[in-house]
Amino acid sequence: MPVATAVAHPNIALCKYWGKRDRPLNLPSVGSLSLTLAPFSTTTTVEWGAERDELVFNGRPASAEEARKVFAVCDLVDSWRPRVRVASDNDFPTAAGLASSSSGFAALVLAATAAAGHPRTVEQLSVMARRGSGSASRSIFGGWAEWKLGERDDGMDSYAFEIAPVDHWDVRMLVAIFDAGPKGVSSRDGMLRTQETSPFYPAWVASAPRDLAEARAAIRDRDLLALGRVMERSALRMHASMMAADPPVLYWKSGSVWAQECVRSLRDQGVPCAWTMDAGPNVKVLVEAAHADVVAERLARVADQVHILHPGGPARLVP
Ligand code: 2P0
Repeated sequence: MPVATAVAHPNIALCKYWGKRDRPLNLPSVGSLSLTLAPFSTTTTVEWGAERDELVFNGRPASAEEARKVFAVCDLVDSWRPRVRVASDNDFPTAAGLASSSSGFAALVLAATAAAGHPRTVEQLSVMARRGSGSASRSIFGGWAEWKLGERDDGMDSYAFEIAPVDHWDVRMLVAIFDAGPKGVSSRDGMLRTQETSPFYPAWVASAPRDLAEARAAIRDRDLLALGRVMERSALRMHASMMAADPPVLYWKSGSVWAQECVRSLRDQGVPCAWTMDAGPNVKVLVEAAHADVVAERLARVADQVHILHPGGPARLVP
């Protein structure tokens, strides 16, 4: 029976994706830009040919909703596919705003296409991963990646590409954890509610192209303060749009604000660093490697746990 295993790293967006212009195809309303991060990873094994479709997620049978999304992506690999068995394990907390779906669907499409004997280009893999979860389009790539908005109705031009390789800039992303449990509102539901009810949503969409242009330039120039201004602006505008939804989508906790204050105070003391937040209360802080320990030590005073991540490579097959 053909079997393949793939490993992928999650990514954290520096310019955020929030909102869809096409729900079935999972096409975004804005372009986004991210950093792929190791050592956190998802390892996924696909057996192409099994008695029944089966998804084992972190050693346990998956929920019906998780299984529906995973097998829908397997259908994209081959609409006449056999039954498949998928086993996927994360070595980090799932569904806590740490982008586990990004590494999950990137590893899935790579393992499934290999097990099926249907290898694809990285652009095709990114399109397929996007159908599973938007942010997964970016985890096909290592280092710094941008997910293109695209123009086509069929979405075939909305995929990610590498804008700078993994060794372009020796940075660290510190993840300050305040709550490792699953979130109350899924990203998918939160996005939908924001785009349907938030009066700030059109302004969020309109602000994204400038953020992307400035972030690309800051990454090219390895300018952390310039990138930090864009990162924090993008995160704040995304969260402002969701806080203005009805009912509001509010992921922040008191610790989220403490961590932001900690970053601002370090910056005032001359340590270049900048924060971002996703669909959860945890705060991620970008810093050059030389300053990582001092920032981690300060964050550890306010957070339950602090993880130090570094730029990670692309999704890859493993023996
Ligand atoms: C991002 N997030 O750019 C943004 C920022 C969370 C906040 O992509 O509906 O799991 O599966 O496409 O990719 C999380 O949402 O959503 C996300 P779907 P996804 O990383």
